[in-house]
Amino acid sequence: MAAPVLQQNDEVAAENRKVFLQKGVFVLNLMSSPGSGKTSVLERTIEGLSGRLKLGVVEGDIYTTRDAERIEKYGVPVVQINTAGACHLDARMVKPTLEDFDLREIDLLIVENVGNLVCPAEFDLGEDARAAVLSVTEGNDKPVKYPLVFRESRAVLINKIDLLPYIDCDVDQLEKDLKQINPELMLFRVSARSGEGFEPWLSWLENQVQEKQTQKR
Ligand SMILES: Nc1nc2c(ncn2[C@@H]2O[C@H](COP(=O)(O)OP(=O)(O)OP(=O)(O)O)[C@@H](O)[C@H]2O)c(=O)[nH]1
Ligand SMILES: [Mg+2]
Ligand SMILES: [Zn+2]
Repeated sequence: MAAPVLQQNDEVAAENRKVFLQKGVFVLNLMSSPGSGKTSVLERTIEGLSGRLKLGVVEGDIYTTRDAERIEKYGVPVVQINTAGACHLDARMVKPTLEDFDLREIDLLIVENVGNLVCPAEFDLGEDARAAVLSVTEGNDKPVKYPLVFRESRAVLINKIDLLPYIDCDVDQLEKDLKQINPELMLFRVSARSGEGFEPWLSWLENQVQEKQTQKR
């Protein structure tokens, strides 16, 4: 990516970050390849955090509003960004959406990035942390082939573990590879289908939010 593009992006990301800090919102940038289960993880997360944290969602999609429609059903404030062809979100796209939320009423804003395991990781949106979803159906080699997204993430959800009996995936090896890329990674084995494994992820999110709120005080 050309340096001036990323530099301009970083400037807007810094502005977004300032707004998030002022309003005390923890922002998570959720990334993965298409279909790994970002929206499904979001749906489970919204359910699980109901009554625990106040959520907001930004949905990044190339053309459709389908994911935003799925999230709306849960009664959570959601804003759609259509990237009109672009295969990632950037800070400039996120900035105007912040006007559409009452950020003081939100503890945790989750941004679902465009399904793409490559360039979303290059664009800072002003988030506090990034997390990646990697489903067990994608093949064991994905961390090694696409390391940047995992190096840049604080947590990885290894999703679709309900399918493990039917496929050839060595999750222990997958976790080893992920840790080799980023030893600090928090790893969560989950199934957005059954809800298995979600509680540690939800507690982790609560802790992240709490830490930021303590910083603000
Ligand atoms: N079996 C199983 N299927 C899942 C699980 N999580 C998601 N799926 C299915 O995987 C497909 C894709 O899920 P989405 O949540 O739409 O994936 P996404 O990452 O948001 O997709 P994009 O936004 O298009 O990149 C859907 O058919 C889901 O029902 C899971 O844990 N187990
Ligand atoms: Mg989605
Ligand atoms: Zn892109």
